[in-house]
Amino acid sequence: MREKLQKIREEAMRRIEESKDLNKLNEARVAILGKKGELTAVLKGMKDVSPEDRPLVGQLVNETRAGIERMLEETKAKLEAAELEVRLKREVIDVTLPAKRNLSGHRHPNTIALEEVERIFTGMGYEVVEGPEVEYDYYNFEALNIPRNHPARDEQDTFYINDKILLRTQTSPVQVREMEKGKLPIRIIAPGRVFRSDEVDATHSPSFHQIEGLVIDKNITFADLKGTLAEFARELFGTETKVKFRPHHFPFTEPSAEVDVTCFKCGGKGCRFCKGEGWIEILGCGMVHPRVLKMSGIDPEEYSGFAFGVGLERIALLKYEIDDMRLLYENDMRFLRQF
Ligand code: 2U9
Repeated sequence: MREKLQKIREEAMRRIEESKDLNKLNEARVAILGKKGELTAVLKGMKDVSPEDRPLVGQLVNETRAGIERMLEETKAKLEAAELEVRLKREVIDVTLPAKRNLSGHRHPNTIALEEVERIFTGMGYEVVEGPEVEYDYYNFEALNIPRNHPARDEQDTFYINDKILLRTQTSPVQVREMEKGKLPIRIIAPGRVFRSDEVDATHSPSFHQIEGLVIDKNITFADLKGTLAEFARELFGTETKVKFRPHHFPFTEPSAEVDVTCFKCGGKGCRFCKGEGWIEILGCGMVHPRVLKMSGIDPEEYSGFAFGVGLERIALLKYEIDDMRLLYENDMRFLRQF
């Protein structure tokens, strides 16, 4: 029995030594110590060993098993260390390589311009209000004194969902909804996307953005409008900026005006940027038409107000000296990266 166990042990050692990786070693362990292994067969045969020999034989079997297990453990540790060594060599990190640059995004020029305008007006106590892009004809046109067949509907042709619902052509419906709430005074700006049935070119797009403002209170006059927009222009284009109000016509304001600012490139002398004019047009404005106030339930005898509208893209193009509006929509990284 002693020789037999000795043979089993030697055979096991040989198999373990021949195992070149952890898989092979595991196969060897199963073959030696598993259910079908020779050592297990010896254990199973213990019942045939005479009772007086049993303690000694049992001890021999246990010693053999323990020896084999020790060898298995040692070899396993060696193979694991070797595998780790190989992996560490393969996965070596060159700490001298330059780091990969993290590309961090930033705001779109339209957003930068919008936040600048919002900053200026919230600084003057205005609230920012938003509303739906899909609107009722009533809020977009009727309530703004643009009835059916009014010529202004031609200039502001849009996309109709049906007879009564359309894509808004201006953000004015947001202000009309605010007036209808009946909470006065009102001091708001309404930024947002608007739509027109326009062909795309360097200065037009079927979808662009506006920021409109509305102030309604007792005793609001054209002087308040002038002062507010002059301050806005100075904050946006620099403290030296002057404003000029040119008479104009809008159906929803009376009187109405378009506002020019002195060219912030040449200071008003005339240059390539302002096409020699010295002035650049930036927005439209006026005193809210009494009929518009009345339609939304505000008494024009008691209250008056002013309104203005400015194209966001126009501000962005001017401020960043961009000569084609399409660049703002194409998402070309070579362009966007510059802001
Ligand atoms: C209410 C009453 C009046 C908003 C106004 C303008 C003048 C204006 C244009 C600027 C460039 C549109 O984006 S643009 O093409 N807008 O000139 N907008 S007054 O007047 C209102 C608004 C709401 C209740």
